Amino acid sequence: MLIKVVLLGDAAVGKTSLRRRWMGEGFTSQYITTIGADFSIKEIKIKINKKVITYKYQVWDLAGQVQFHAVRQCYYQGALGAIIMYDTTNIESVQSVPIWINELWRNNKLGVTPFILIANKIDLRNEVPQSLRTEQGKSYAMQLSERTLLHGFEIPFIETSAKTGENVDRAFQLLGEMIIKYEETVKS
Ligand code: G3D
Ligand code: MG
Repeated sequence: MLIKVVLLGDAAVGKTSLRRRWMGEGFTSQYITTIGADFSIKEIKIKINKKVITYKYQVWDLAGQVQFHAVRQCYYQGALGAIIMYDTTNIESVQSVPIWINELWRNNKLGVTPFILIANKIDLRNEVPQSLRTEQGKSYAMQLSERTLLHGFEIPFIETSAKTGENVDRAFQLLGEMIIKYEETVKS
């Protein structure tokens, strides 16, 4: 089974860096010129009911310069899940999170789409004193979950550094598990 996921969040929060970090050195990606999007595929093993199943994970990422409104239909088409990401050192990027949720749910023809919330660049916390703290991110995710619980899922919150690699694998794993659970329980 192929799992398509999309990366969302304001410019420069670290989407491309996160994807590259997760894919590792020498990963291949395909650039689709007409959409201005890149995607890369990696296998992922997910344990469900004590059985380990291998899935193909297809991670979509927009190239920086595209006019998003022109391509969003293609970008979202068939996405089973998303990563919505902010930069812990940038308050404005947090304020955009609800906009990205609306954007995802409105434009994906599959409708409500599960996602995880990622706070990236945690390696910069010591340097940037006004960075959002872990508790703030957690409570924000809980607050947003009031809306998604109606649709059968809570929003997992995870803090990453695409620079050091901290929690990057965990984030993709978590999203994969969430999608499979959602597909098997809520949708069926
Ligand atoms: P985007 O794809 O969301 O637009 P990018 O973001 O992945 O292009 O990252 C934007 C900038 O943030 C890049 O810096 C990148 O190196 C940096 N960055 C991404 N993730 C992290 C992180 O976890 N920690 C730190 N310290 N920096 C990060 P440049 O300078 O290349 O523009
Ligand atoms: Mg990018």
